[in-house]
Amino acid sequence: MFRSVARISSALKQNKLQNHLFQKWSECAVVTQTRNVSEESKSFGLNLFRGQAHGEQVFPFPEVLNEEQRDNLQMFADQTAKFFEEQNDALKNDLLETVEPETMEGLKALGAFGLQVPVELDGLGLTNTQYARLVEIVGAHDLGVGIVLGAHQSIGFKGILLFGNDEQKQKYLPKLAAGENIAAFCLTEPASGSDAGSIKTRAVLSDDGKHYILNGSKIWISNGGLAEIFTVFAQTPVTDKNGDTKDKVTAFIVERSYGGVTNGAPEKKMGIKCSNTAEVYFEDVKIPVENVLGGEGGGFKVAMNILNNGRFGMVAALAGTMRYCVHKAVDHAGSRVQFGKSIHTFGTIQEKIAQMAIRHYVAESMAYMISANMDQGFKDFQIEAAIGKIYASEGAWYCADEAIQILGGMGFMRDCGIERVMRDLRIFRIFEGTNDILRLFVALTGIQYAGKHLKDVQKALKNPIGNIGTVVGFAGKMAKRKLGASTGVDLHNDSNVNPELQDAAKKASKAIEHFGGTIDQLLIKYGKNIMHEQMVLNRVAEAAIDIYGMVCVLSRASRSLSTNVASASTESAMCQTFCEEASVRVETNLNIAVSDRNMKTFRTLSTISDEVIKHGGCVQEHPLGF
Ligand code: MYA
Repeated sequence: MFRSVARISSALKQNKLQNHLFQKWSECAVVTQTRNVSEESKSFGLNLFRGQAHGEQVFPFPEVLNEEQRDNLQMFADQTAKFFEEQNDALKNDLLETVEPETMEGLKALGAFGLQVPVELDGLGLTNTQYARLVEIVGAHDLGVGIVLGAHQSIGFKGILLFGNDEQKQKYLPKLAAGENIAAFCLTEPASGSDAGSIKTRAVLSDDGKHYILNGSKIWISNGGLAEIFTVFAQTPVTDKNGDTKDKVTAFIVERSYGGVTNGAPEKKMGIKCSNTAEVYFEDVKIPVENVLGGEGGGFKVAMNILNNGRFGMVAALAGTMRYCVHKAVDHAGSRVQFGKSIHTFGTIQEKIAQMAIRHYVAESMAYMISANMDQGFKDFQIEAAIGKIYASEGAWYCADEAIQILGGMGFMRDCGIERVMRDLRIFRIFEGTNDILRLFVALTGIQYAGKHLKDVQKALKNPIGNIGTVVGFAGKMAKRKLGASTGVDLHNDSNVNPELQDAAKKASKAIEHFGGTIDQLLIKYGKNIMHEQMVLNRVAEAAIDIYGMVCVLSRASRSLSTNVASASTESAMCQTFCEEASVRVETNLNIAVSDRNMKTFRTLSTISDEVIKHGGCVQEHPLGF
């Protein structure tokens, strides 16, 4: 073992290998410098890309509510559940394609429009964890209403909460919290969806320097037809210190009352029908200069941070939806008799119910891990929030689909309720960052972080004697990876992991090491070109999602075992099963990511796609020849 370490260490000092690595790592460092992460982060998700298991964020499972917060939350949660059970009618909202005025008034009375607005500005002042619990209840009952509330506060006025100055907060937040004014987030445009930086809406400073004049249009704006206050992103000419002027995105608070703000008719949608979605047009809108949010030219970061900050709400809401789907499936499976037996006794149904319950357990654990991390003040949670959004939106889709399958024909009927849930759910894999874009975001942000680390090694290699610790440490890691030995990730020895979960933790440790080794390999193999290998990046993201899921449930199930809660043994079983299955998926995905054979398949897939595109559809003749 030590000889291998020495061999690799000396190989690293040889010019050829060194130059190759220098070049590759420099390329990676350059390409990834544009993504915004701390130099040394405490994020579990980011450090995973360095093959490290940073436990600070994830172990033990965080408990962030004090007694008073817990009691208040219990009260709000009971009131919210009662409201949704007794006063809100999700099927009626869906049919009418609107939330009726009395329901809106009831939500306002609950304080549901200002959940996180500070108490002194007339909101409920909830923490992220408290907010998560309430939106989970909303998500279990009516995703359409959830979007009305979420588009308002999760993204509509979140910019004012995060980036607003005191005057802006005092001016806008009280009325927004009361639901007297509704807010909307205006980013997407006809030619600018995932590529948020390419928006065309423009604002230019008036001659007297007192206003910006805003022109442009936005599409698919949730609450677009209801809102009085808009967070609008527009290009503005910004002159840098060298005197060069370039368009950069700036965020503005825009009031409908300024004039020149109009909207289109409500869109006809597949789901979340009761929420209002509309085009919004801005024509020579005069925005006072005081209404810039987060500084001129700082709008892209404002947008990204609002989205990063809002995603955990979606994870929690969808965990609520999954819980609902599990209950619907269980209700039916427990009472339906076929072939002389209750259908829940059949293996086919058991497997479905168990898989639904496991996915829900994972998503719920992610939701409360992320919200707690945000409450604890961790700055980097963007990878985890993106992972949570992907996992929960796909997990909820799976649960709704399997619940309908278990219910059979009954599930297909409108009155059953899940048909609406399934339609409502479809958009969650698309908006707030499509899952496809978020997978690339997870992979590239993580790879950038790993690239920074390799840059330190690169620096050390320029003076290996003076930096012998860094060089030998890195060389040792590479050697161990080559030999298939552990590089020291030992979740299974962490005192926070319950002994009953040792095997599952070993699988997670192995997956983390495999992951770190794969990232190094990819960096060396592709350099900056890794950013163009989306099929590879998707496998990397998939593995990251599974590993984060494993760690979240290991942490949570360990807490449940150590506190001996009634569900501990089922939680332990769900955790172990998830870790078992996820570790197999991780291995498969990581092997695919580096395999030349699979690269050939990826290239063939690109060629097939090119052909299909060239033909404007399917290439082959119909089997009947006409
Ligand atoms: S709203 C519309 C949603 N739209 C999107 O999500 C757009 C998706 N696109 C993007 O996110 C970006 O364009 C991507 C980057 C990621 C593709 N955090 O060169 P870059 C920094 C922090 O990589 P691009 C909706 O759907 C980066 O470091 N910083 O950028 C309604 C760099 O900084 P610097 C970030 O390649 C939903 C700079 O930006 C991030 O152009 C309704 C440029 O980076 C980041 N994430 O694109 C939902 N990304 O220059 C309702 C980049 O300093 C809510 N950067 O190095 C429902 C709530 C649930 C229910 C609640 C019930 C109550």
